[in-house]
Amino acid sequence: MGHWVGRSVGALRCVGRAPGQHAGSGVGTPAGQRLGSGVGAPGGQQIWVGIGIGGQLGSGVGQFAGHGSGVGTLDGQQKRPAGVNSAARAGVVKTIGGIGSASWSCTITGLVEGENSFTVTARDFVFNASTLTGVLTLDTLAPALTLDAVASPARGAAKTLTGTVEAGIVPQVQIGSAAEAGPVTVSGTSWSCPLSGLLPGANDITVTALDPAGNLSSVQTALQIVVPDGNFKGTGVAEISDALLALRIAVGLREPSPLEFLHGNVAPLANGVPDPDDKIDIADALAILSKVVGLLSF
Ligand SMILES: [Ca+2]
Ligand SMILES: [Ca+2]
Repeated sequence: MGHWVGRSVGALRCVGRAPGQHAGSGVGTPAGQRLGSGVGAPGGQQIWVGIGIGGQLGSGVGQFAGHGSGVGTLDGQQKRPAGVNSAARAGVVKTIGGIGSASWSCTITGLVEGENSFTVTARDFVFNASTLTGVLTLDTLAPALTLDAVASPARGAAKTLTGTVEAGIVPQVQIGSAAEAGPVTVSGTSWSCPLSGLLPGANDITVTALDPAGNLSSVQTALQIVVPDGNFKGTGVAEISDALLALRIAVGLREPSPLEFLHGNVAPLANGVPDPDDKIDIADALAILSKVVGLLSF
């Protein structure tokens, strides 16, 4: 059995090539044939259909490319000894005469989304028949793919992305920064991917899923990483006004935005490096003030 997978909405063309000459007479064995089976790779399938001596059918490597909608062609090449007439059938009967090798083809129309089974039958002049079956799978649907919401802005150089994907597909994760992603792990229809080396600023993330027919799905998100630097403004350097703002927040006179909270929540410090807790209080105001006057550096 051959199995083609294509994503085109148009003509599906399978080109076959016979494995070689088959000397002898009667019902021959398609010697040298590489029996076709299995599912082809994305972006063009590898299987061919050939007919050997005495109408024997074989299969092997061929081409399958899609373009158009729901129309397909099966082509093959037939090899047979002198005097043998054969008929190949794939949807319609075709009679091939002559000596030596010949080709056959058959256009298949009306392919539907999903699997389309077909049978090719060859008969020789004494009605010995051989049959080859195969499946043409038309897949025009992009695979299901989701990306769970990512908290942004956020602190830290490492995060883990999660989401769902169509079973059997491993999504790819790309980051538009120097950060690294992967490896992607999949369990059923759930996937996850660790991110490391996230740098302050925007980290644009794109997740893609490619099905065997070449249909692509993608989702994007942006992850803004903020370092606790005591600089509420996010630009320039920490100044005395930042220490005062931290103080106002500490005593409840001001509510920080999420971005301000990530910049201003610097304390406590561990070995001189911010190891923030869950609040901005006097310790944060003092740490920022110490940085401004040069007593701390972080
Ligand atoms: Ca699909
Ligand atoms: Ca704090």
